[in-house]
Amino acid sequence: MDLDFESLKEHNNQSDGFNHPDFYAIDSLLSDEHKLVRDSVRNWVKKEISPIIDACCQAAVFPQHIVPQLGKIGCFGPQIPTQYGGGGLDYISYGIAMQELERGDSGIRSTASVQGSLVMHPIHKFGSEEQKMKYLPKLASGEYLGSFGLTEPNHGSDPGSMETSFKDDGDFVILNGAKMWISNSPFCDIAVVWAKDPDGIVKGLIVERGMDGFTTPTTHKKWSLRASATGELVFDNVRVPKKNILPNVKGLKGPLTCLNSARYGISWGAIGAAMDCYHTAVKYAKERIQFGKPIGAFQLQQKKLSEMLTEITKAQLLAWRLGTLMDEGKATPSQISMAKRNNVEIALNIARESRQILGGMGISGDYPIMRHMANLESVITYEGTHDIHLLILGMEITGENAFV
Ligand code: TGC
Ligand code: FAD
Repeated sequence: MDLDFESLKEHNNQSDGFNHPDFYAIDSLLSDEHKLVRDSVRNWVKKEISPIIDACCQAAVFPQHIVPQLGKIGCFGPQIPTQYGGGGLDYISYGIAMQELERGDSGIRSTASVQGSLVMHPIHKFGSEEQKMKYLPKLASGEYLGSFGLTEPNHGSDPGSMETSFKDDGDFVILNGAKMWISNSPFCDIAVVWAKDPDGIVKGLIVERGMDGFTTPTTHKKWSLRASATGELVFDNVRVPKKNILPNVKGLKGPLTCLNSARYGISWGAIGAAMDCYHTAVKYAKERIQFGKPIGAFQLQQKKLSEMLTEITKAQLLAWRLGTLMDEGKATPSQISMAKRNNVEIALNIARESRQILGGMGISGDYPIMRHMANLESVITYEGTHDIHLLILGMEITGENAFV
């Protein structure tokens, strides 16, 4: 289904009056560069996303035209060095950019998370110089869109048991298998695919659209992340040149290292969705009159709003501190798990509470809440489920592996 984005922008140009709560003055901890990143991404979301996103979600349409725009505003790999086309920014800037994108919609942030953390990051961290120069500038600009293939139909939380594998064939390898629930896949130009080599060791391969036997069917009937394109990666005897294998990593730590960066970005992104719901609920609670007074004047609604602001403030502090640890190179996977798990959970709870404050209007696409709520059901599942992050923390505390 095609949408007329220009007329949607013209028709829905009512001002998106979002402003962020900053109860503990975290802004005073941010640099001018951080604030510049925030303002430029926020303004882009207000102009390019807010007017079209409900229609995209109602119709389950990925607004592909935003891909080069996301490149242009520096949301693809902001943390990747400039010599490869990235922004050369710090992790706090990356987090802020993800927060502002997800304030617009989790699906839009997802597109950027995958591109930056799951495709550009492994090529930058584990790739050859030739691979970096060939792919990173095109990914940074949005000329190329990438996807990350780890999850399979039979292996989601347990990617170590993956079945996708490749055999040796001279200067090539022959790849067979399938990945499922892959963001960007239907539109991707390249895929960073994790597969087992003949010795059963996990390696990363860059598979390019157009390689014989490589197909990317779209996943339909989603009720969540409807503005993000999700699909499969299917490999039927795909001949991949050996020079497309990421030379500097082997084992599951390869893909899991990439997830640290994406999970970190989500710990900021979820706050964006939470803030959008909170901002909407506060405005509505002040304006909606029942029994002769604003519903915000009733204790029960003030309880909801106070608790929302408290949880947003706690989440902001967690994300900011994690960002400083990321920038010092000291953040641990379990610290990242804590922030991703906590911040997505509070965002989902805030979305559900805000939806109730709006009553029947909370169900309507005229407000963003139901869309955020549905999206966050994906966010709490992907990049490691709520349970898996609890178990990662549990293993850190007890030293005992409770996954198996
Ligand atoms: P385990 O034996 O614990 O570990 C195997 C090796 O990996 C190392 N490792 C990590 N390294 C870096 N970062 C991490 N977070 C790591 N976690 C583990 C570990 O040290 C070990 O290294 P070595 O040198 O000893 O070999 O592996 P396991 O099989 O027991 O699994 C551990 C578990 C369950 C935590 C892991 O499998 C896991 O995280 N499962 C969840 C899978 C997941 O998160 N999938 C996400 C797919 S991508 C996605 O959803 C994108 S959504 C799109 C968007 O973001 O918008
Ligand atoms: P399962 O692993 O089958 O889990 C089912 C339930 O069992 C969960 O509640 C889980 O917590 C629980 N469970 C599993 N193992 C344990 C255990 N040991 N102990 C206790 N409970 C357990 N993947 C990619 O590789 N690339 C992508 O781009 C990508 N994008 C996605 C986009 C969307 C919209 C969605 C929904 C998913 C995406 N995923 C992607 C896949 C995502 O990472 C997986 O869905 C997630 O890892 C969970 O795997 P699963 O869905 O197979 O659930």
